[in-house]
Amino acid sequence: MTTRKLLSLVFVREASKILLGYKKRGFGQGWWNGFGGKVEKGETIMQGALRELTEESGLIGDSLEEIGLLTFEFEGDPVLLEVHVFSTTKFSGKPEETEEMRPAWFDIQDIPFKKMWSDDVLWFPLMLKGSKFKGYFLFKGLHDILKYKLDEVDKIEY
Ligand code: 8OG
Repeated sequence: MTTRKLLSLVFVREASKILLGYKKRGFGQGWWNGFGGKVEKGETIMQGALRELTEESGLIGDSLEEIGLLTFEFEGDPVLLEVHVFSTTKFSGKPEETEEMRPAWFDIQDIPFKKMWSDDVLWFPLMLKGSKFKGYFLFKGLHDILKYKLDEVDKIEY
């Protein structure tokens, strides 16, 4: 039976820069990503997103906007990952290294796609131009995308 796991993923933006974190452990270790993780029982997806942002980057986010919904299936695994993607330009605090992530600002011309999940190069352009998007990716292992579907949408509905 297929089950779904809810996750958040938060991107902090400034004019032509984006804050990414180098994941030091766990799922996606060794890659750069936004900040996020599992939504816990009793919290909304938004609350989970804000909590993870603070836990992993030290920043307190404000006015997160939900910009994307990405579903990941891994061949042979009945658990679908449903990743809710958020973006904000409003935050307080200073990025700091945590047990899980080492944050750094990247120019949007200089995003390290070779050291990121392989689907990111497909949907980041939509995020960077300010579109909302919905995607589905079927992975074989952690690197290979067997098939995918990606659409720009007017609003995120589930
Ligand atoms: O709690 P944990 O660190 O395991 O959460 C995983 C994080 O990684 C969560 O923020 C969702 C995010 N994530 C995936 N798959 C992908 C992906 O293919 N691309 C990006 N950019 N993030 C992903 O789980």
